[in-house]
Order: sequence, then C-alpha cells, then structure tokens
Amino acid sequence: MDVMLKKIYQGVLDGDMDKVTTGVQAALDENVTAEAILKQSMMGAMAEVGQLFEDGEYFVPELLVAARAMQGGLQLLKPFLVAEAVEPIGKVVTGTVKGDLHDIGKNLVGIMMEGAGFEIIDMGTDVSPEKFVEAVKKSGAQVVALSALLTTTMANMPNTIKAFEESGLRNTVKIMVGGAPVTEEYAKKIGADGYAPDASQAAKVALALVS
Ligand code: B1M
Repeated sequence: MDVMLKKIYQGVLDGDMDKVTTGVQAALDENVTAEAILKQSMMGAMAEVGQLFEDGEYFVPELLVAARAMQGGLQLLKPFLVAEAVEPIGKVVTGTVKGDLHDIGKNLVGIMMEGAGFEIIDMGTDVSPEKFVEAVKKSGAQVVALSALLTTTMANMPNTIKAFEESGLRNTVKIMVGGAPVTEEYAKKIGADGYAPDASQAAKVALALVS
C-alpha cells in the first residue's frame, strides 16, 4: 500500500496526471480506501507543492499541473466518497469567492456534501456576490458554502453576506465559510452561520444548519 500511495504522492508533486490516475486506480483495485488515498497521499502532496512554491522552488505553472493531476485523481475517488442518497435533503450553492481561482478544496467540500445527501449547485470560481444571490434565488438553496484560499480574497466573504442582506434573502439562507486562511473567529466576526476547517466537517456543519 505504501508504494502505491507514494506513487500517487509523487504524481501530484510532478504534476503527472497519468501517474496519479493509474496510481489511484491501482490503489482502489487493492481495496485501499478513498479516504486513505486522499488523506495519506494526495493532500500531503498538495501541501508540499504549496511549501515548494513558498520556498521559490515551484512557480505558478507547477501549481497548475499539480492541481490538474490532483483533480484527475479526485474524479476517480468521487464515486467512493459519495454515498447513494435517494432524496436530496437540501440544496447547497457552492463557490469560490470573487477574485479567487482555487477550486480543489471547494470541489472536495461539494463531494462530501453530496455524500451527505445534498444537491450541489456549483458556481465555480471567481464568483461575485451578485452571482451567489442569483443562484439562491433561482435554486431556492438553503445553504451557501463560500470558499477562499487567499488572504486577499477573504474580504469577499463579508461582501457576499452583505449582498444577501441587501437582497432581502439573508434570513432564508444559511451561509457557511471555509478555506485555508479562514478561521472560526473570522467566520463569527463577519456574521457567517457556520465554519468548517475541512471538507468532511463542512458536510456535518451543513447538515446541522438545515436540521
Ligand atoms: Co495558489 N496559493 N495562488 N494556486 N495555491 C496558495 C493558496 C498559497 C497558500 C501558496 C503559498 O504561498 N504557500 C498562496 C496564498 C497565500 C495567501 O493568500 N496567504 C497562493 C498564491 C499566493 C497564489 C497566487 C497569488 C500565485 C501567483 O499568481 N503569484 C495565485 C492566485 C490566483 C487567484 O486565485 N486569483 C495562485 C494560483 C494558484 C493556481 C491557479 C496555480 C493553483 C490552483 C488551481 C486550482 O485550484 N484549480 C494554486 C494552488 C494549487 C495552490 C496550493 C499549492 C494548493 C491549494 C489546494 O488545492 N490545496 C496552495 C498552497 C496550499 O494550500 N498549501 C496555494 C488542497 C485542498 C484540498 O486544500 O483548498 O485548503 P484547500 O481546502 C481544504 C480546506 O481549506 C477546506 O477543506 C479542504 C480540505 O478538506 N475548505 C473548506 C476549503 N474550502 C472550504 C469551504 C468550507 C469549509 C472548508 O465551507 C464552505
């Protein structure tokens, strides 16, 4: 198992999608759990990619190919992370806030929420406050899940909450926030209804918000 997980880890580090997808498939075939592949290999590799970037050894192109390789692996893991849910228990609008292009964490949050029985309306990245409001108006979603990975884009979380207040929809929807620079304290400060540090806890928080 260790050899397979190391291969996947190295694949993400090298931005080698083929290595990652064949490694993930081989691990799944050997009954390694999707959770183990994700937590013991892919997430650690992405953290190292971030460190190499900080140290000036990796640049944006390396980040991009690593992200692409990780998304390829995630696609294979998705069916194993998502349990069959007959009737959706609610709708969640997900998205990365305006100015922010990071979507791996947001996608993982969506996958875990889908696994918990929610229908996901994924708005993608760089989503303006107005687009979030529009998506809730259209879908009647009960929860909005905002993701931010940059300290500079976090400010678009309170801006989005403000847009919901101005639209008159704030009382009909629960807004939760998360992403690497976001803390519970920050979530409280900006008036969010919920915060989670990772994707599996995000699904639990969403469940608590609609119950
Ligand atoms: Co960017 N980047 N990046 N990047 N990037 C970071 C975030 C950074 C920490 C790297 C570093 O310096 N060490 C740094 C941010 C510094 C800061 O603001 N403090 C950074 C920077 C600086 C930048 C650029 C400015 C670089 C440049 O252009 N000079 C630029 C900005 C572009 C923009 O957004 N406008 C940029 C660009 C990019 C790429 C596009 C090349 C690429 C993203 C590709 C993509 O996502 N499709 C990229 C990547 C890959 C990273 C790192 C290496 C990896 C991010 C990732 O996917 N992690 C990242 C370094 C790092 O994180 N160590 C970095 C894996 C993912 C599973 O974790 O997203 O944290 P994460 O999600 C977690 C939790 O945060 C949580 O759950 C997930 C795990 O379960 N979570 C939630 C996330 N959303 C949630 C929502 C919730 C609850 C939990 O509720 C709603």
